[in-house]
Amino acid sequence: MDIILYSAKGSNSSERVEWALNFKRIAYQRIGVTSAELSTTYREINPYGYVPSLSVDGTVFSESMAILEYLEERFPSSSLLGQDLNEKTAIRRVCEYVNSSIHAPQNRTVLGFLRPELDEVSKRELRGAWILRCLDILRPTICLQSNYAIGQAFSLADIFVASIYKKAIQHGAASQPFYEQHLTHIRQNQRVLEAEPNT
Ligand SMILES: N[C@@H](CCC(=O)N[C@@H](CS)C(=O)NCC(=O)O)C(=O)O
Repeated sequence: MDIILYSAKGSNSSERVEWALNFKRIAYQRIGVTSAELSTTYREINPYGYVPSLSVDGTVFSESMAILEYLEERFPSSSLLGQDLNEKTAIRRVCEYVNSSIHAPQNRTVLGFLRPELDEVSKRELRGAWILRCLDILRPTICLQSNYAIGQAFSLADIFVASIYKKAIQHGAASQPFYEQHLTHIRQNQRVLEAEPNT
């Protein structure tokens, strides 16, 4: 099987897919897409102009959540989507909140369109503040049964939460004890730690 992950440096959505591929021990080739390529040649691979995209034997998939659902169905071992329907739905709820409500509004293109007057420093501050504001709302709804975000095991919910938290820190936001503890806990799982991409 020929699997190619199209990714970009610092891409939060790509990190999710890379973490899942590594955790499931799926072999793949990673191709870095530059900023210039995102708006030009890469559009032939993903007309939306976003990373990640995943090519499997020549068929290209895009949108991180759709890719992750595909990986889960195609490679069900080392499941990242929970034990039963209630747990799966809770995991999807967290992923959807992170993907749509937290990540999307602070996306570089979206922010550039909506707030073109802001300089890069102000944009970074705004992105970090937005993520932390939403993570505050998310906090009482996760890690209720264990130190994993949902249920008793590592899942896509942990990947989405940890990745977006790290993004806030990269933007210069202040560290948050609850999310630091979550990161520390999931990294105590050796397989999770080994699978975590270097971003
Ligand atoms: N909903 C998309 C979002 C993808 C996305 O926002 N990707 C960012 C990197 S994390 C990107 O490609 N940004 C390029 C740009 O804004 O020009 C997904 O989940 O895959």
